[in-house]
Amino acid sequence: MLIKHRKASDVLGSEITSKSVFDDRRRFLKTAALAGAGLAASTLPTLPAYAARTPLDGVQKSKWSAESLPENDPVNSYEDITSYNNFYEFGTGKSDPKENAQEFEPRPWEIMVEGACAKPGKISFEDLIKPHTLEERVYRFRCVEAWSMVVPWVGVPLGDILKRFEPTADARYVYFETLLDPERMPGQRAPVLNWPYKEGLRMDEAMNPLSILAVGLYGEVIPNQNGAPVRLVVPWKYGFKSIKSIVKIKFQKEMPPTSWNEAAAREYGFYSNVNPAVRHPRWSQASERRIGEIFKRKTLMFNGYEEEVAGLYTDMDLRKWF
Ligand SMILES: Nc1nc2c(c(=O)[nH]1)N[C@H]1C(S)=C(S)[C@@H](COP(=O)(O)O)O[C@H]1N2
Ligand SMILES: [Mo]
Repeated sequence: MLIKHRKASDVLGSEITSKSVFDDRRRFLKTAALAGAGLAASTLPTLPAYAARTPLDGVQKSKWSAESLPENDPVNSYEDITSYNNFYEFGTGKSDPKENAQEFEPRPWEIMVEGACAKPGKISFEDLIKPHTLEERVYRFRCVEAWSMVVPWVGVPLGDILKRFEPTADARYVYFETLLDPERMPGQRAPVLNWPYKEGLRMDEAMNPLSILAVGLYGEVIPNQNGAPVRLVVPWKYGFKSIKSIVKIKFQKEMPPTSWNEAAAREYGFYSNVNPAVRHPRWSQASERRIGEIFKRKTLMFNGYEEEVAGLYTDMDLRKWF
């Protein structure tokens, strides 16, 4: 049976998730079976339990819950999502973050919010999960390295959080920064990137309903290797835009610097929208390998979120603004 992709305009009544979508064993087992077929991500040695798996309360289903995805987009397993990571603060190998982030203590945690806004201030992790309804957002996630996953995030719309600080007319962009602490993030002891990790969005991209601050996955507190305690998720852009372990948000007039653009400007632009028609200088972006699958699949424009976000870029040459 084909589940139709729901349009953004079809509003689903919010229902409290009793446990979570992930009891959908049928989908899960299908992925697991394929994963057993000898793929790198799934043959990594299994490490001992690395974090308390704390459930998050009151997570609501949203119109982006698993049911909104077509059946050929099964949710990746917890194991895949938490053992195949990019988080250079904990090493550059895909299995490094799981191994090296176990000791990281992501609480207490605060995000400073500053710049072009009437009410600068801060957000604590507790603020973030209390006065807001946590939503389940099952998104396709596409790394610039041409692999992808489907991840059941738990988060809050970024725009709702940003509005509290009353951004002014000068707030044309939003800048994000990861914690800088080489003691706690051993990867920062090597000059792999210009630390701290930096990212940015245009204000309208940040306010788009798809953009979330994620605090969990699979209905539980987000594991360290996935960006604890709070990370951005912008599903129509390449994975590196989704900055992890955020400590600073700044509204500003100028386009912010970003770590990957600073590292290789020819390869990583500010926008970094998923676009099968625009190659990375060293490889094609036309297809991707879904972790847990054998055959490549075609990459979709804006990672399949064209209906929701194409309007943000109507007057732009996306070859120039890659
Ligand atoms: N601070 C920080 N954020 C980061 C990264 C990083 O190295 N450091 N890697 C990015 C990249 S390249 C990807 S693909 C995603 C990976 O997220 P995941 O490990 O949860 O799949 O995180 C992004 N956010
Ligand atoms: Mo990535």
